[in-house]
Amino acid sequence: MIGFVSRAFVIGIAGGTGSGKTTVTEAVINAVGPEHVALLPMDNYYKDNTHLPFEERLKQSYDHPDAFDLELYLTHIRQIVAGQPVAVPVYSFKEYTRSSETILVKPAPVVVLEGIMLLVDATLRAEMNLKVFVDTDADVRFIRRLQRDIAERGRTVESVIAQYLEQVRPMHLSFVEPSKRYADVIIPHGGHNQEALAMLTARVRSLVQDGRVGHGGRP
Ligand code: UZR
Ligand code: MG
Repeated sequence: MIGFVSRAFVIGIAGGTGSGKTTVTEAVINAVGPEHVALLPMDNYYKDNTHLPFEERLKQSYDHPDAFDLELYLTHIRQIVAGQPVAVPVYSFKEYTRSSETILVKPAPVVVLEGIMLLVDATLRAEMNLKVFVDTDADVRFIRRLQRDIAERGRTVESVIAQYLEQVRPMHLSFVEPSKRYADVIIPHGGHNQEALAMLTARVRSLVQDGRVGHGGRP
């Protein structure tokens, strides 16, 4: 093991809006301990639309792969895997744009990526050691989305319904659903599937406890 430093283990957690991606992510973080996880949510990497007036920002499509700053996301993933801290952008769903602050995320043996479009791009997929897709029925996802966007993202019932029918649903069918084929593991029924969560968290915990992953950069 002279000079050998083990590489971080990169997990991608994808799935439609309201599928329970964040719940699965939190289960992984709790299982191994937050100090062992670096979290880079893809939601933080929506493009910066600060140069556009608010009315224009509302009209943009946010359910297309082009809505993301993929270049910055890839740079940050590679940086954190190489053992360097990254300044993760903060996105405001109320303002529909990036805010001026950033969050400093330190390298860790487990890197978790989370997002609806995570498995769509081949370059992004190539960065992951384990690809998970959280698969939840559309009616359940819509109900969750409605509740969350009203409670946390400053939306009205009418605006959530209109956005869902006009953008979220068609783009889910075009991009998110077909990307499921690239997953190593599919978790049905979302974040409340205790058996699937137990299997996933046991796997990640054993990698960390056995010292098979590290954060000193690529070997
Ligand atoms: P999750 N989204 C917005 O509604 N506004 C933005 O400024 C940026 C993103 C939505 C995006 C997608 N929607 O469905 C959802 N559209 O955020 C993804 N249209 O977030 O996976 O947390 O549901
Ligand atoms: Mg979420």
